Amino acid sequence: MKIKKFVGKSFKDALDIVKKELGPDAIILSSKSIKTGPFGILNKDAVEVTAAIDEEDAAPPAGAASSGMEDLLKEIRGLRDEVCFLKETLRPIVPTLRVGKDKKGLFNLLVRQGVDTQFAIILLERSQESLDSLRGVIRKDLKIQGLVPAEERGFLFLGPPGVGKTTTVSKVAHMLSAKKKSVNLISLDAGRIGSVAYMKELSKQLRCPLRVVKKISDLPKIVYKEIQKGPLLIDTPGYDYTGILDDIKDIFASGFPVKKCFLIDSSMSVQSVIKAWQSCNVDMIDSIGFTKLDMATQYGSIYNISLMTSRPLSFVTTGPGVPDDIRIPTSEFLAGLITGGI
Ligand SMILES: Nc1nc2c(ncn2[C@@H]2O[C@H](COP(=O)(O)OP(=O)(O)O)[C@@H](O)[C@H]2O)c(=O)[nH]1
Ligand SMILES: [Mg+2]
Repeated sequence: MKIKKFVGKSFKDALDIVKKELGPDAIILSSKSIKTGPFGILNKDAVEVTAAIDEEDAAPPAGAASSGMEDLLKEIRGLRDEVCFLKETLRPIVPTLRVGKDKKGLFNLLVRQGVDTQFAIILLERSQESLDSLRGVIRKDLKIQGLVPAEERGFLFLGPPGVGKTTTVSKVAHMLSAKKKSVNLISLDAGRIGSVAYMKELSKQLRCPLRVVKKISDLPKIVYKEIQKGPLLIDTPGYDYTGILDDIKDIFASGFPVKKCFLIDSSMSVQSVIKAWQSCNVDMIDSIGFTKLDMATQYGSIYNISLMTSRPLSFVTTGPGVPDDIRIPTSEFLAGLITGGI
């Protein structure tokens, strides 16, 4: 408890001083009229008030408020420095901290589309804050080759079972025939009656020769003879594409003249694609093609796989329909697809 005397010209005047100094919670203990003046001789009327305040209730003096605020600000600055330090320490472990808050929306968009987190971070570091800029950066990373390199010598299609090899042979055969190329069909999938029957039907439709090769050692003489006439389209079985590539490497010591295209089902998980890709001799693969775009729900894996395989893209297929469901996309089209819309 703090007790103090206050003197004013009147009782009200004295009360005002009490309030100012001790705050509104001060208690008036007593008051009395007094005479003031030097040595009490001027005899001026005045009122003396004795007031008390509980120390804990005492309202802080005017300067105290601002020093409290300063303390708070100091503490906030300290915390901010600590957070910055923690962020720097965590950056290598939590890479998304590298994405500034102005690009967080684009980052989330890429990740939602299945773009690998690390790739997304690097893309955003190279891009401005707009979607257009991001698409521009993606576009630069995609290499689209189309059919041109295969128009003279053709394609051998490889990939896991059911990915769409036989169907794609048919679509590409139609495309090349439409360009007046004399297509030659070869099937290495002699064990599958359905596949051979399909190729026979295609050969009839397009009036182009079909050779069904049972032993891979028979391939060189057929390839060297037929390739003089026009592009070869070679269908392979899905169960042993790794072995086929190894055999081709052994048999064609001076190089295999047909382009080898690895087909990837766009609706497969990236992990499965990478497993399939890594299980074969990837050095021998010239290009990739994405099938079943119509079945995929997101297209980020097109970007991931294009980067991871570092092979140019020959085409994409967009449905089971022959001959129409195939296209050679532009990089603009793919960048639009990868970022979740055209
Ligand atoms: N939805 C869709 N289905 C496709 C596409 N390409 C092939 N298919 C279907 O996928 C299945 C397997 O195709 P196929 O060519 O036999 O695959 P392969 O085992 O690799 O030769 C068939 O039912 C095809 O009609 C495509 O782009 N989209
Ligand atoms: Mg097949």
